[in-house]
Amino acid sequence: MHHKKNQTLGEFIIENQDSFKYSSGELSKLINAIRLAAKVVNHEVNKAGLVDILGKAGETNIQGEDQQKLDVFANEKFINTLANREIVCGIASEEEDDFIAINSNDKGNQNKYVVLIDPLDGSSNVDVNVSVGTIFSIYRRVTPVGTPVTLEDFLQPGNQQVAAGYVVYGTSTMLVYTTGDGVNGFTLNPAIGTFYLSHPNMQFPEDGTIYSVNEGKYIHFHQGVKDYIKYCQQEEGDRPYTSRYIGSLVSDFHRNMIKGGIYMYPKSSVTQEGKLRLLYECNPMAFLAEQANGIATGGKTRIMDIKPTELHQRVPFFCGSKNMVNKLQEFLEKYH
Ligand code: AHM
Ligand code: MG
Repeated sequence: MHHKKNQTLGEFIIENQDSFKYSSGELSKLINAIRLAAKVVNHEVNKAGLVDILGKAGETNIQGEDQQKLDVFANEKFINTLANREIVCGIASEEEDDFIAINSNDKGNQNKYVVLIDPLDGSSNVDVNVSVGTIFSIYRRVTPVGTPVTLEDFLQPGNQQVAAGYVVYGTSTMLVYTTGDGVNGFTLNPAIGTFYLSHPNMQFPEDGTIYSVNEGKYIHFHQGVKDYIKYCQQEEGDRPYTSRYIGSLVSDFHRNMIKGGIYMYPKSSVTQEGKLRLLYECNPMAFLAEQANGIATGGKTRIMDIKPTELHQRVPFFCGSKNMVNKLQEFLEKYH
């Protein structure tokens, strides 16, 4: 892979397209659609603090325009941008109950890809000026090209992903993605609207000292998770570890990938479910994690080997630096 720092995302796509095992033009179209929507959503997210001046969601602003909630806005922008690129035959979004078929009545439709997206993850953080993100996951359809897209095209295990990534709307806005050949991060220069390669070949450090979990729910966790959290807090060697939890998966993941850490969203003894969605959140993050020398597991099974049964399926999610996730797994296994 060629890495030149300060290369633009556009240049990077062209120079590295041979490493994509399918058509290079297809990959460019997909990533271009995502980077374009990311810029539009970034612009809107950055204005979120002006809500009292520009008008709240559900209200009409002084220019007479209806204001939308940011997650609805992001959902529409990503869907419209992807749908217009003659590359995607279907889109599933965390914001929509059902998947959306694109031009399915057009017999000449040669579009081969399905995209699954969480358009604005962690959106409860917008009101308090904390980072949010977009997460995306891309597959080749499994049903024949030219026929209507089906649920089967979306319910593929994560190990079939051809690309995945996220946008983090943070102190800087970044686009981080993989096509199965490592993970690269691009930072937006908002003045000119260009993404630059700022973080080539991102890797989770093998070890880390950060654990990220909503500890308020401790009482509902599996005993193995509880024991691991206690282990993180013990005074021994490089422990106690540091606890860091933003409540925005993208930001928590991004920090842990750079600094070394583990993210945990276990199932709850009350609901018997995790919170995070396998298709929109866990699979894309798992693909990135593994491409960056990390691990993502549901506890017993590798996240990307889970065969999905429904679009909005939730799974427990443990992800991060190898040695940390392996240690957690030792604790989980004690109670199997
Ligand atoms: P959302 O898709 O409704 O925004 O929820 C997903 C978010 C993740 O970004 C974050 O890691 C998690 O929910 C936080 O949940 P909790 O508040 O239960 O800790
Ligand atoms: Mg979400």
